[in-house]
Amino acid sequence: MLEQLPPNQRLAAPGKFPLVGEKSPRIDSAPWTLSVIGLVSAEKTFTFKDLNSLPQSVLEVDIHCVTRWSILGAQFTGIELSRVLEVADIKPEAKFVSFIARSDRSHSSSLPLKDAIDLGAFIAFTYGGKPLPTEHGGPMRLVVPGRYFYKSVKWLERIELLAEDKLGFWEAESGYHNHADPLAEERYIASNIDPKKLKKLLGVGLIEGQTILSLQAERLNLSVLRAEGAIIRNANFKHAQLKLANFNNANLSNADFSYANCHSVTFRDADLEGANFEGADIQEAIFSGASLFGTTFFTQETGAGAIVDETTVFDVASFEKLAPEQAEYLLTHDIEVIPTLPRSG
Ligand SMILES: Nc1nc2c(c(=O)[nH]1)N[C@H]1C(S)=C(S)[C@@H](COP(=O)(O)O)O[C@H]1N2
Ligand SMILES: [Mo]
Repeated sequence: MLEQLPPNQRLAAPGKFPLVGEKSPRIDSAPWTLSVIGLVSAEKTFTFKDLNSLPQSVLEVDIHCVTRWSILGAQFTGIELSRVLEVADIKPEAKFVSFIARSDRSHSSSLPLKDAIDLGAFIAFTYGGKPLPTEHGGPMRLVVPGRYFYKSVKWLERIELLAEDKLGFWEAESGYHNHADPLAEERYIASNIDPKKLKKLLGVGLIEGQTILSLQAERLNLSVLRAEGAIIRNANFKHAQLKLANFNNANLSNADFSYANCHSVTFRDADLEGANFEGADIQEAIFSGASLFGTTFFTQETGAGAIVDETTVFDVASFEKLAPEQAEYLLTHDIEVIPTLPRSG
């Protein structure tokens, strides 16, 4: 276990195990099985009984979600992945392993086979001494120590051995980093846009609908920026001038707005999970409909809070997602919380 949190992670509220991604497995009446397929001498399907006859062990592990919450010393019981692979007899050409969920989108994630073994990837059946709750991947999920939690596939159904890597769902669809080491802060792949094009777009202040990962906009003057519907995960807007910018419907997960001027910015229906507003001016800013899971407006350690008052608008649904100390900070500054409106369209 680590003595310290990896960079830019915070502890989840005590006793809380946040729910991320898919909420339930595929509806299927067939009994649960786990199959090992691909580059093995003979594909093998385990029933619960088969799995129970393998040696069980305890895994104490630190969980680090890419949206910045961590749980230290989580306790799982189950089976080491290496035990299951031993039984399946994998071929020497197998170099990668893909983990596939029993879910509607056949959610997956992958690892180099060597990393899966060296890190001690684990198939968990219980959490905190109780059967793993369904929403957290019960009856069985993968747990990968030493990687962001998106590598830990819930409702594990198939383990596929491969010669070449097959990118997982988040890695392929959302630009999540395929290596995912929290200590190296490998959250997202680097910027994906030509720097000249980006400079031009920012120069005219128009990035509506663009996908720009890991945008570097520290201290830039971007007032009245039009960024509606843009996908700008992991952006750095520290100390940026963003007065009157429009981020409605934008995906700004993990964006750093610390000490930025966000006066009169609209964040309607934006994804702000893991975003940071400490020291930012958010007077007259609008957050109604925004997704605020793990959003920071106030940091206890530094005591730095957003500049906020009764002109800052939230709505009930978005406000409820905030961690208690965040909500309390905002409430003591008299923010306005309006009723949640039904979404149009
Ligand atoms: N099947 C499946 N597994 C998944 C996901 C998902 O969407 N579907 N999301 C991943 C992500 S991003 C995280 S952080 C963890 C969340 O697990 P939890 O909901 O138990 O906290 O599951 C991972 N495994
Ligand atoms: Mo995650």
